[in-house]
Amino acid sequence: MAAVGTWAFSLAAVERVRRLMAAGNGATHCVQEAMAELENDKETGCFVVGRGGFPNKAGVVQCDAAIMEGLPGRFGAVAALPGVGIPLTVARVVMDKNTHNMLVGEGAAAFAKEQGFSIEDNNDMMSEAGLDAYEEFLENRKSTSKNHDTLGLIVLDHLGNITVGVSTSGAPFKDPGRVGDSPLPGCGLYADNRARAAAGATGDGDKIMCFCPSFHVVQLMKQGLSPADACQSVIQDICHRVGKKDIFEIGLIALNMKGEVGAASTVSFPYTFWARGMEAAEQRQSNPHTHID
Ligand code: SD4
Repeated sequence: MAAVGTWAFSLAAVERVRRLMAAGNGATHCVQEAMAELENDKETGCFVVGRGGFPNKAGVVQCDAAIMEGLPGRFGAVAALPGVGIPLTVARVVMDKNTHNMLVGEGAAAFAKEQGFSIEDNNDMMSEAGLDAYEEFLENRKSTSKNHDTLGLIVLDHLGNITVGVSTSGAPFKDPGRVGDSPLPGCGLYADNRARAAAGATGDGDKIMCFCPSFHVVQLMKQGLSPADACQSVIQDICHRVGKKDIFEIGLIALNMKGEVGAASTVSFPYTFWARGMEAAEQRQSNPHTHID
């Protein structure tokens, strides 16, 4: 049993997973519950995910979220979804109940409504801090925020099932309808029970989606690399391909069936971790990859 999450604000989610695990819950349920709590809290972190996330250029909070189980074919996603404070839960319902795997925009909202989610007014999705940041954006026409806005969570349960979830309000002040890497399989997330591995990504989604890094990490783990070596190798490969001056922000997390964790990044990247035997979840740090040839 183990869990790993992106950025420092995931500590509460990983800690919640620890408690849900102790009560006998499986990986997917843990991912959904723990993420919903953070997503739905306007004040968690600053402009993070779901409710209280960054709005787009038109002032509307539109969220991307996805979930993938390690079992073949078990994936669900929503993108550019307005009005729902817990988009990851909608993605889970897409996985469980819809014949399609990804729904976007108004179609995703219509499906969520049909499934009993209330579609809320945009004012209820915005936090005070998000509104201030948006007003500042309107004045300067550029984002000055340094906050991060993707929650990625990988959970391994007592039965050896591994599930990864990702949720984000996306790039701050993005174009309406923009979709990032987070809900795209292989880019923002990937899980494979047979490879005994799962991975998740965060950072500049417009760049990340060109490299399928989560899929790449899992393939390397399938070939025998540790989570840490697999993440490092993928970051190294990306840095090598794009060259020093075009390096972009990316952080990767990975977990294997032994409960071993790994992370690598091009920026200073805090992540959080818990595994059976540890009393509480703890924060760890990935330092930026610097060796670029
Ligand atoms: C996106 N990858 O939509 C997300 C944003 C992110 O920390 O991860 N920010 O591009």
